[in-house]
Amino acid sequence: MVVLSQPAVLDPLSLIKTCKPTSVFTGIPEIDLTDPEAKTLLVKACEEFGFFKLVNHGVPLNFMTRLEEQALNFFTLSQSEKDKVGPPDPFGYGSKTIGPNGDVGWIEYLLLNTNPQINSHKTLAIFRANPEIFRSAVEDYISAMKSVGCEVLELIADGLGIEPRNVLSRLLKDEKSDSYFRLNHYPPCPELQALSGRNLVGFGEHTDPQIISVLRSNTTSGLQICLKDGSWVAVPSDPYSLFIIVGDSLQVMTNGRLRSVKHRVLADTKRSRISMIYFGGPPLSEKIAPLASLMEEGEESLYKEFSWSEYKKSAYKSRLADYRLGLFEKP
Ligand code: GA4
Repeated sequence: MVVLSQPAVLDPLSLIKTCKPTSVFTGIPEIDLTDPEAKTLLVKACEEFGFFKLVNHGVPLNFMTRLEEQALNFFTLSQSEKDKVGPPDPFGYGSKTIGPNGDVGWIEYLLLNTNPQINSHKTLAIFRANPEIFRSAVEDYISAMKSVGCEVLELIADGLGIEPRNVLSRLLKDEKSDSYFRLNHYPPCPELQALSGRNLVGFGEHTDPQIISVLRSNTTSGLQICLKDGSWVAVPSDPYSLFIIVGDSLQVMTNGRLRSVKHRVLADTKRSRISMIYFGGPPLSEKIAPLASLMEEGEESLYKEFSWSEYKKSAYKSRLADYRLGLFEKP
């Protein structure tokens, strides 16, 4: 008989990647939603970074902290309570695993579809086990983020000089819009000797497949974005502001003019990070293609034709860090 000297159990810590924290970047574009120049500045930021910080967005701090408190209450429940609403399929509670293809991170999360009918079973279970105030905080928050997302998309249409100004926002407003919402908790990561000056990766590098994402975090930093030159920079946290992330679909709809930004999150060694993200997506049947009103004469699409449902199917077959748009680019 063969006797194994080591139990055949993989330590999850050994699978999670580590990363050296990078210097804080002071060059993140900051856009005031009430600035008359916002439409121009916003397009410029999306072309250059695919990312910006939105201030004066009109969502009061206590509205955001109300959900943050509820999220913390949920993440403080016992592991067995939380596991009752997992594993994510893709909706529900997940811990350390991200997506169905072996990605892992120092994170636990709740992932929901914003259309309650789609994930009603899991969602109901999540909220049944928690006070009613959690459900209403999530619903109110999603609806506020959807409004902000739509306002930003309308300004983007204005800034690009395309009409009607709801060409993009109508996709999020559609009752069949396939939008997601995610509450992430990155617990403090252990200071393992072997990590010497490195942090555990909470959420590995990726781009968001949707049109636009609206992110808010507590005061713990950790988010990093990849600049055009390939360097990674740390985004200083700001719990009062919202951060806007251009997704793959918006890159395609603008024929590459706006870029979907690669980003990742490092866990902090001392403090918990809580982030909440609304991912604005189109209806499943929507064709994702460059907007006709944006194309110059003779300009050709850089991408093959595909629907959001096809793109999502392909995304869920990929690993987090894969370049998902590659499969849809014209040769
Ligand atoms: C990245 C953006 C969103 O968080 C998300 C993620 C999704 C998941 O966690 O279920 C994915 C990831 C995200 C892209 C590739 C696939 C799908 C995990 C994964 C490996 C909810 C989304 O829409 O795409």
